[in-house]
Amino acid sequence: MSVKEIGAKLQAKGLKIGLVASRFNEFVTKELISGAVDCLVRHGSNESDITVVRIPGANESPMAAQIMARSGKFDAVIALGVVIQGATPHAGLINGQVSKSLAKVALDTGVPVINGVVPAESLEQAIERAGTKAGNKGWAAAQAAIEMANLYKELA
Ligand code: INI
Repeated sequence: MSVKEIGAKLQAKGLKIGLVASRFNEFVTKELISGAVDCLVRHGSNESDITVVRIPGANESPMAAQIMARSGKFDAVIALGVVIQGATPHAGLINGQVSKSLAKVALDTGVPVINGVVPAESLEQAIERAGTKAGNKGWAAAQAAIEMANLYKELA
């Protein structure tokens, strides 16, 4: 085949990465932050190229992500948080607005914004996605950020 395929490297050296991490459900979110930093460093990042911005809850992540993406200081921004379903529909509303708004920030700014917010039905399900049975969503989000940051450079 002679098709031209463009694919990006999984090399994080020199990439400036911003993490927007919620304080809500800190017990789980801190594991997502560790997973994301571990992934970035294993792929060649220097810790000095990683900035973690703390916010109250996932609802605020698009706001912080927008300022970071607009600043020109980051090759990718990753939103990390955990939204656990409670007795009210609050969690569903947060998840819906967060994923749409993060995608909008990415499209409006031209900077990849990766959604690493875990939507969970229970604390147990959240823990499963934060470094136990179902992997670590922070790690996976960081891997996507590396690939997208490099892809944007390839396509520029
Ligand atoms: N924020 C979260 O990050 N996770 C949650 O599970 C959550 N719940 O369930 O309420 C949550 N709420 C706070 C919200 O993100 C905002 O910080 C708050 O509403 C102020 O705007």
